[in-house]
Amino acid sequence: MQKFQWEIMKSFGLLDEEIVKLQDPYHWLTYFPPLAEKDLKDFGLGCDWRRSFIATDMNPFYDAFVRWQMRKLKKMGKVVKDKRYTIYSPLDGQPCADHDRATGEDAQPQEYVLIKMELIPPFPPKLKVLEGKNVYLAAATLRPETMYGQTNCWVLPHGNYGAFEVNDADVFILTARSALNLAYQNLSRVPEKPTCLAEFSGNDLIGLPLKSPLSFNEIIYALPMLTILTDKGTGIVTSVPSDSPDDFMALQALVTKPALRAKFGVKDEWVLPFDIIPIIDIPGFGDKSAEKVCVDLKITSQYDKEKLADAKRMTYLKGFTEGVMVVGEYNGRKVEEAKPLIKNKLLEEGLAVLYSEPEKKVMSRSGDECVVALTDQWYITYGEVEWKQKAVKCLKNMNTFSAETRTGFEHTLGWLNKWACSRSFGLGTRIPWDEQFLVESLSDSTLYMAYYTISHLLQNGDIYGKGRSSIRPEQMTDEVWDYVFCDGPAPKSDIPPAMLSKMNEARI
Ligand code: A2H
Repeated sequence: MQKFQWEIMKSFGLLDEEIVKLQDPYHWLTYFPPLAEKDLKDFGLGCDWRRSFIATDMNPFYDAFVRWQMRKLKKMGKVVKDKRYTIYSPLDGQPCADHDRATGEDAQPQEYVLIKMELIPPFPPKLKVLEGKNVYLAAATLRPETMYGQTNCWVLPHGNYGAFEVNDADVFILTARSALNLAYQNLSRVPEKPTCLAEFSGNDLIGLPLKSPLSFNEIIYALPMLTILTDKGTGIVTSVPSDSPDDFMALQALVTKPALRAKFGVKDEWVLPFDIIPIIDIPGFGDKSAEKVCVDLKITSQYDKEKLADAKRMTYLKGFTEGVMVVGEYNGRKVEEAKPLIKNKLLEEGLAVLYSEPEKKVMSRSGDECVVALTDQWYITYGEVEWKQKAVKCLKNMNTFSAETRTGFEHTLGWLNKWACSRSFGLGTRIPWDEQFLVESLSDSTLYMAYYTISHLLQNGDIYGKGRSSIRPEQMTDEVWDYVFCDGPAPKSDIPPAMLSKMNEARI
């Protein structure tokens, strides 16, 4: 390893012992398993160090190359703008990546469907302030396909809730924590600032009559559940006792214990008329899987966490992969297929919205709790059918030197779809048409191999590309790059023609 390489690694914060490890050829075996140890011993590594270069905008030649490629992809329609969910620090006002976090490294956004359970007027006295608005209890679920079987809604009696404005007409009742997340996801009248019209305790909400999407029961009621977590979802949960062991046990308790109903002021008619509705058939568990598994495991309490966890383990995956819908528009279809269709329908008809939050608590180094925000993002459309087919064809003609490598490529081509190619901080080239963003580091890593072929001609051995060759960075225009790499027409350029041809030949 040369001294300058050592210095670069140090400047990236690597410790001496880490760099020493990188020098050890056996260490590389972890990265290149197809290389046998013998290969390393016999052949070592042949390397043309003149072609080393810095891959950030510090190197103006490299920068010009990446800008040209990005512009080219954009012109071809392969780069599109979209929104994406990102872990975000409201205090810093920007996305909070792993290394900016005090806790919650590796935490990803967790997406839920928020079911809009509409409050049926007239509103009770405590909610009178909301009259004239469309008011919804917004329940977070991972199982939108089960909504046919809703029998009630759950609230935490001692939990704190608020009525937050989503827009001028609609109000969601949920926890302040979830309202803050929504405010960063275009679901708040004032972006990034939740506006709370009234505060409630869960007790205030018990007994509210609701009209919930897809539910066969036209009216269902808000009932108490003591195991609701205030740091998950919205603190409002919809109840489907046919398929959720938690819901089944909690509803059973209210059905069988008049004293429990009395304790929370729950009227009989909010509970007793609501039978379990079969909605999904799971081989081996029948069409009331939650009831069956709770009976089989002899679960007697909604607080028996361990047994309930077993019950869920036994039914959820099987329900997803082998369950079949026995009701609704997708009757007879597998749950796996019906789930996305039902979800999309709920979203399209405005009966539900998407909601995302960090899957576990994330604190930024600046000290605030992170939310999930919808941020602008540029994407490369690798998954586009025609483009993908070209890549597959290209791979077929490549010598990959091992079947394992080929399988690896095939696997990646299989899942690679829209790839986020912009980010808002770090090192790299700026997105040429939207300079607030940088090109994400893997997105130029897929391009810059080509640059090796001519880097020595441009940079003359200086890794920073400080213009030591006869060519100046500003001479590397898009026309010149097109000529060199894509056999474009001869460019109007003051680079000597001999040099242009030399570059054009070098890249082959
Ligand atoms: B699911 P995960 Cl039919 N506290 O919806 C406790 N539980 C909560 C909650 C909270 N704050 N917020 C949401 N949940 C429930 C339906 C359903 C659900 C069925 C079967 C399984 C199931 C009807 N209840 O969840 O910890 C909600 O109940 C098990 C996957 O993020 C939500 O989806 O995995 C689920 O827990 C989310 O839990």
